[in-house]
Amino acid sequence: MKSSFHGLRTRAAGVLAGAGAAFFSAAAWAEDTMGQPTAGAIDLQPGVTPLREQAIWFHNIILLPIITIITLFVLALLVWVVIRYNRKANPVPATWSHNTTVEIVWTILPVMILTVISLFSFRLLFDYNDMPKPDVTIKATGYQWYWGYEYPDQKIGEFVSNILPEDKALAAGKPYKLAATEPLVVPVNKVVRVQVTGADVIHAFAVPAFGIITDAVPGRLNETWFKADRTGTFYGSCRELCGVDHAFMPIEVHVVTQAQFDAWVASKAPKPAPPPPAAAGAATPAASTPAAPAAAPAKT
Ligand SMILES: [Cu+2]
Repeated sequence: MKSSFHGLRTRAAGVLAGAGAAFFSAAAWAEDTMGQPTAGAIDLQPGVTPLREQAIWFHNIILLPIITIITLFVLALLVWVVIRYNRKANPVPATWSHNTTVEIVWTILPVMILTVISLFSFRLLFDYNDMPKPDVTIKATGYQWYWGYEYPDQKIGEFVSNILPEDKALAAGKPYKLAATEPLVVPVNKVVRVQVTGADVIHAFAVPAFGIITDAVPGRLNETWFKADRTGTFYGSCRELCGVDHAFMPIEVHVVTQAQFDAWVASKAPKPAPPPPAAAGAATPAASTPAAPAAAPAKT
């Protein structure tokens, strides 16, 4: 008996150690593939913005313990009632139907629980709402079924971002259905305002690592913001059922240094217009410079 118990204990310890190792290796793996979902992982996708970290804290430290305690408490009550007050154990039921003390407790207690939740919840909502002065503004438009991005302050007109085909995604070592043909590029540690709208039906712009999800509604301009605190590639997707290709309109965001962002803006900015044809044959030969390659962002 003793030895079998010992064996059981050893096995249990082995299982626990294995589970622990699996958990930590999963955590390490999650760290490696920041910004995208990971196979076999539990918990929320790690965040790279202060608000996302705050939201994860709110979920893991406030909501999860409360819901766990309530669930266990209700389960214990159910078990107690089933065992103690079944027909055999309690053949003659009591006839009273009110208990003032119990009724006051089950009214006051939920109010207190909801008040505690609301304190943290409202703080988070206000923080999401109070956008600091934005450094970069992006306009994201949802189409059936791709995204259009525009950088009004950088004079970058709308360009199209489609899903990256499976063979190209595999070749590039990127996750298929999350990788896009044209990523959004934003500078690290800068406040990025995202204005979101829809061109045809309702879509939603969501990037889990930034903790943002905003509806893209035709005729409305919604707004959200994020401030990524590290460089890297982060993925999101449309989060509003918008038609047959809803699952095929991913969002890929590259968070880069300010210098890399400036270089990207320079590469995207419209080239200076070639001189008008009439000037080409004019007296000044300098005017007949070769035409700059036409900026053709139209990719579908
Ligand atoms: Cu959509």
